[in-house]
Amino acid sequence: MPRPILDEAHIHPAIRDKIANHQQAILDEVKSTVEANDVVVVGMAMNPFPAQARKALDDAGHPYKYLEYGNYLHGWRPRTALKMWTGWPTFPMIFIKGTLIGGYTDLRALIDSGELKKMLATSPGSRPGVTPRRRRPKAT
Ligand SMILES: N[C@@H](CCC(=O)N[C@@H](CS)C(=O)NCC(=O)O)C(=O)O
Repeated sequence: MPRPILDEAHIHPAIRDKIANHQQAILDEVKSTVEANDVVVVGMAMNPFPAQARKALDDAGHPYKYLEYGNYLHGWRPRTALKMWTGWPTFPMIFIKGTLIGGYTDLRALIDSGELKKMLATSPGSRPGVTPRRRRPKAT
């Protein structure tokens, strides 16, 4: 799934580091939380959709980790870095076993279809969409 991002060749060398290091702290926090938790909801205050996602998970009995960054009045810079990283344009951003599944509407669909249960029932450490690396056979 290629998505359009500006090629490095078209970015002036003087600003490449600035782009590469932009808002690393929030990206690191989200990445490590997603790594450590099967269900992660990344949201913001005041926005009704993260609250709906959390309620849907509570009602379905799925524990989750919630990260909240700012609200409509502040915190837009770090949130923009998350949008640029995932490509997902709104909050919440919901991760199931390391995979971004979208927002509340998408979560609702997975719960209603029974797919969320299946995703969570896969063996610990297995991540949908990620092909495990095979060990090379030993040379004889
Ligand atoms: N269909 C999405 C809708 C989410 C949505 O529209 N979120 C808006 C809230 S009004 C948002 O994130 N706005 C703040 C922003 O874009 O930074 C979902 O179900 O999660």
